[in-house]
Amino acid sequence: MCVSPFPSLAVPAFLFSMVIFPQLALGGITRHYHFDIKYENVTRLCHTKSMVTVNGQFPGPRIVAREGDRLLIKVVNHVQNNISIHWHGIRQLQTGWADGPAYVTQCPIQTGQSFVYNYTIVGQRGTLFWHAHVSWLRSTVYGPLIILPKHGVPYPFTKPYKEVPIIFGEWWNADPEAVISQALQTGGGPNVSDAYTINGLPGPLYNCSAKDTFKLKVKPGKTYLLRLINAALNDELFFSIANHTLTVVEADAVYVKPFEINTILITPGQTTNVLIKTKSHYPNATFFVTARPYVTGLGTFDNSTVAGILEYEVPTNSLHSAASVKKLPLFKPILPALNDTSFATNFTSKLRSLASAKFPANVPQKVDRHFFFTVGLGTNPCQKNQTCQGPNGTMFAASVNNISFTLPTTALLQAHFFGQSQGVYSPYFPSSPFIPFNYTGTPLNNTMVGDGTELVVLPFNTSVELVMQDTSILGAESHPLHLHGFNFFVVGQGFGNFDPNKDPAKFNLVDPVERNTVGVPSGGWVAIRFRADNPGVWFMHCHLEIHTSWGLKMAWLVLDGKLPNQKLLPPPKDLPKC
Ligand SMILES: *[C@@H]1O[C@H](CO)[C@@H](O)[C@H](O)[C@H]1NC(C)=O
Ligand SMILES: *[C@@H]1O[C@H](CO)[C@@H](O)[C@H](O)[C@H]1NC(C)=O
Ligand SMILES: *[C@@H]1O[C@H](CO)[C@@H](O)[C@H](O)[C@H]1NC(C)=O
Ligand SMILES: *[C@@H]1O[C@H](CO)[C@@H](O)[C@H](O)[C@H]1NC(C)=O
Ligand SMILES: *[C@@H]1O[C@H](CO)[C@@H](O)[C@H](O)[C@H]1NC(C)=O
Ligand SMILES: *[C@@H]1O[C@H](CO)[C@@H](O)[C@H](O)[C@H]1NC(C)=O
Ligand SMILES: *[C@@H]1O[C@H](CO)[C@@H](O)[C@H](O)[C@H]1NC(C)=O
Ligand SMILES: *[C@@H]1O[C@H](CO)[C@@H](O)[C@H](O)[C@H]1NC(C)=O
Ligand SMILES: *[C@@H]1O[C@H](CO)[C@@H](O)[C@H](O)[C@H]1NC(C)=O
Ligand SMILES: *[C@@H]1O[C@H](CO)[C@@H](O)[C@H](O)[C@H]1NC(C)=O
Ligand SMILES: *[C@@H]1O[C@H](CO)[C@@H](O)[C@H](O)[C@H]1NC(C)=O
Ligand SMILES: *[C@@H]1O[C@H](CO)[C@@H](O)[C@H](O)[C@H]1NC(C)=O
Ligand SMILES: [Cu+2]
Repeated sequence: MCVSPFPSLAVPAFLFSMVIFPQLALGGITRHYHFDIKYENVTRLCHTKSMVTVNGQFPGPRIVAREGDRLLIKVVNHVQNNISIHWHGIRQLQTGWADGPAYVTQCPIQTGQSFVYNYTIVGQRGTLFWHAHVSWLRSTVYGPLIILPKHGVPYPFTKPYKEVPIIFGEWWNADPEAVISQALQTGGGPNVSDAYTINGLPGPLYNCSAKDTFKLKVKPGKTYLLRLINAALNDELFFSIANHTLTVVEADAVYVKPFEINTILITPGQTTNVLIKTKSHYPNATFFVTARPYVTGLGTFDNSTVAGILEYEVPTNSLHSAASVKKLPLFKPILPALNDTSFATNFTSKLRSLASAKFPANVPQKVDRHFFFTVGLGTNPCQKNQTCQGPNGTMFAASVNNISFTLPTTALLQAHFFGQSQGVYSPYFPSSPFIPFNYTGTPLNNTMVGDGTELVVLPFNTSVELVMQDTSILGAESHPLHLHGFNFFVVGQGFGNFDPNKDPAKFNLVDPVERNTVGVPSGGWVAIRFRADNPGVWFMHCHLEIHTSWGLKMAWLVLDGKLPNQKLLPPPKDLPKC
């Protein structure tokens, strides 16, 4: 029997033309990919720049696999920058060496070196992505990572006619490495991006960009699965399609109870699958597919809009010609205001786990360890005998429990595994702030952060509850926190200060959404639970890259369990050295 390998992914052929699809009929096989990290000249908005890419492609190649497969991805570095690749949302059970964040689970792959990422996809299926995890290289080094269900296992929703990955990015005319390097030197905010992109294309609302427009070509009366990925560096995005309702079916590669909505919110680091049902008849119209930011902070930001076009294929033997498509009326969606926090709250409250027999929500009901972390911005003193460009002449910083995390010069996981943690990290990351204050009240006078490399150490299988509290120091702001190595359940959220006496009573321990990246609400808190059943060192950080650069990051060290399958495997032989 000839099994249709994969509902074809309707992406413009030129975008991913280098990808050779492996056999997708089976699950539990080994799939090989080769990533050459190399320069490529890319032109957008009439600016040509030489940028770091995978295989010369922008966005990078799509990885498509099935649940149960092993992936072997050989990454060869041909550029001057150090590189490492993170497989965002992959649990990496026992294979923490393949997780990718530089100086956390591995030393970077240096110029001329290579490393084979080797891991199995266990118990996961859905849309994820991969991206560089060193400095700001992920601005150009990213691509979809699509995990199909095991062969013969259907989706728990209408089988789509086609599947389309839609990956959002951010484009700078300048070199993003120069942008972050300048910001860290001056202490000020970074220059904002010049455009947002859909599958690498800014679209017609920017100067000199109409030819670089993403087109979603559809047939009437069909269901399409859009695999949305936010790979932008610093901006949460609202996304909508004119005159087409979105049915949300999955978040961060976990199925959710389906619900209909016109606009979704997607933070950097999040993925969302939505179904659209096309109109039953050729509509004689085209429709904008747009995204623009949701912003809560005080700083400047890129407030522009990326647009693609949803086009109905001209029916054959009709009066319409391809030329007349251009003259059709174009409908535009209305996106929420840039600061519409009530929309954001309303949207996130709709996300619920399926919590079915096939897809249960295994929410930890009993908690072994409680943690309370503040997240937010702060300052460091100006290093030079000068005025810096951060608040009041200081340098911008960011912290968790007032500790601005400093990356070591070797990898944390290696230091742990070989018992060489001394001088590399401290195991005493505080479980709550040293000095409690009114986190969302009048901002503190003292905005200075402390610096350090501190980890939380957890015995294997610890059940963890973590409340993350935004602070109003330098302005309340939504922070999308991403945890490596785990999915967590979002059991509660609210505004103001978390109340440990009253708020837990309202937690949803039945069908909370399960994901790997969650927005800590601006001026509020979010509570998550997870089971520390994955040995290794797991990074947790804001997925707004500038906040990570400023120190809004920390790491969890999960110790080995007693059984053989509860232990971190030894490092691969080709693991890069510092
Ligand atoms: C990019 O363009 C420059 C200037 O035209 C050229 O020297 C260089 O070889 C190009 N690089 C690549 C990878 O094509
Ligand atoms: C990948 O990892 C598995 C399990 O540790 C190992 O058996 C296999 O040899 C590795 N493959 C390569 C190419 O390193
Ligand atoms: C699209 O939506 C607008 C606003 O609701 C409506 O006026 C218009 O008729 C719709 N067009 C089509 C083709 O559905
Ligand atoms: C589209 O245009 C064709 C021919 O102009 C017409 O027959 C058809 O009814 C129109 N369809 C709609 C939905 O307006
Ligand atoms: C975006 O920001 C620019 C510069 O601050 C401003 O002039 C413009 O009105 C803003 N546009 C929108 C849509 O808010
Ligand atoms: C959102 O922005 C609008 C216009 O810039 C402003 O009037 C409004 O007060 C802002 N709302 C919030 C909640 O900050
Ligand atoms: C929440 O969203 C629903 C539709 O998705 C809408 O009907 C309702 O008015 C919204 N509520 C608020 C408070 O915005
Ligand atoms: C820099 O330091 C020198 C010597 O310590 C001092 O004389 C000078 O005034 C300082 N400059 C500024 C701008 O503070
Ligand atoms: C600005 O910084 C100076 C020197 O660090 C400090 O004395 C002053 O209180 C600060 N002012 C504000 C408004 O933070
Ligand atoms: C915190 O500050 C806010 C705003 O000033 C105030 O409304 C609230 O009562 C304060 N909370 C506590 C616990 O002091
Ligand atoms: C903030 O600083 C000012 C001046 O240094 C001082 O008068 C005030 O008491 C301080 N406020 C707090 C909350 O510490
Ligand atoms: C690359 O990484 C090595 C090892 O950590 C480091 O010594 C070197 O300075 C880095 N090079 C660059 C260009 O960042
Ligand atoms: Cu942040």
